[in-house]
Amino acid sequence: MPGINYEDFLDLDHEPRDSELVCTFAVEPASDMDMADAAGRVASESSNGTWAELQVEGSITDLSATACAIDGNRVTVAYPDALFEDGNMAQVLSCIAGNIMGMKAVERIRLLDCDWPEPLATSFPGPQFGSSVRQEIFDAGDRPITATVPKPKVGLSTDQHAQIGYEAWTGGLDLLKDDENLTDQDFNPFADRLTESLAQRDRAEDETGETKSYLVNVTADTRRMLERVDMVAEHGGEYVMVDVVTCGWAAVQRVRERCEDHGLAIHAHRAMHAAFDRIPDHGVSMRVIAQITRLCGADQLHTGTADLGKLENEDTTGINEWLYADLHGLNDVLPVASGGLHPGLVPELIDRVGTNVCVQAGGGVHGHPEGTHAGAKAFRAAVDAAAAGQDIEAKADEVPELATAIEKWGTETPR
Ligand code: CAP
Ligand code: MG
Repeated sequence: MPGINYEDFLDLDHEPRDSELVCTFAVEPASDMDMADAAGRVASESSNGTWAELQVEGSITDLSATACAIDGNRVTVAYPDALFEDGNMAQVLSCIAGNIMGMKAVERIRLLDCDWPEPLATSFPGPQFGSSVRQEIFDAGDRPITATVPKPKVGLSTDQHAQIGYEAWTGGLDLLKDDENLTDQDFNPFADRLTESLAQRDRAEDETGETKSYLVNVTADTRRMLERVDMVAEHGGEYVMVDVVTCGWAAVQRVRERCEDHGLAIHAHRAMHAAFDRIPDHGVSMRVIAQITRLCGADQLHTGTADLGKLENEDTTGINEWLYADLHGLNDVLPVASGGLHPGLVPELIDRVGTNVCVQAGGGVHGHPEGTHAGAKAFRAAVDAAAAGQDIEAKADEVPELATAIEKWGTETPR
């Protein structure tokens, strides 16, 4: 059956233009297909190709992508700038991570990495603040900023939630953070949680003399998210938290605009990322999800614990390097290390990821034998010691709460 000539989408001599988006895929062709064929089909289906030969009247704009390199199972595809709508991440992803993920021509396909050209990258806002939040909001100097999620993740009343915040803040932590599945449920309504937590925040600031803030989760449909963003600004918050993967990039872009109006920073939680990136030879890598999150404008993003915590991580340090690196003048992103952390893991963690990070511990603070306030003191002490290059045991001699935490959890990775 005469069909499209996929060889038209394959040119191994093609040198990508500066304006082209260059994507790297890992491809496992179908059993009856060789890599060159599969590469042509990937370029075709992710740009302007279809399976049938077409008779089109008059000329059309040629928006064909080009498979321009094949290296083992790595296929590089260059996409013309005109294929994309400026500033529309959903449209870009419908090209580079759309139908190709389900094609029969490939057994497996994974979008590994993207090289974002200036025209396309700068059509997105990027982060408002990025890692400068450490200085601009917290005056934290060169130490990591610290955060805690009240546990259990859901079910606490508003009073309990806000009280835990007060104990954590006065214990030395910078940020209270909502859990990814806490939004506006009856047991802890958003508006009450916001006002009561910020009231406790103000109290803690007065008592400690330190700046404190709250990562309140505004995740919902876009209309309600915008209402919640406005409410946070109205009540003197500095941050909103968004579950960027479950919300979708179109919604994230809308929230970014509104946060610009209010000067609010965005904390990106990546719940559901593993549905895309966990299977090593299929899907969309966390590296690409991080790139998208930066372009769409989040200031902080969870990138894992460099394999020290309870959750599987994909290349935390490599992704962090990309988030710090120049991207056509767009701001960087502050990586967030979270998931099964406790004081005993902090020295090794900071060794691996450095101090230009936010470190979060939920169970590792509230599971402390003496409770939240002691857990917070222990976690802050561990972070201060690591940032100062001080031995944690020596710090534990000064901070008994830290000694208790080390006694309880040692330096083990929880499962
Ligand atoms: C951590 C956490 C975070 C995960 C997200 C949780 O709690 O609140 O959602 O860190 O994973 O619900 O598990 P603990 P990631 O500190 O008590 O483990 O950071 O990898 O995106
Ligand atoms: Mg959580």
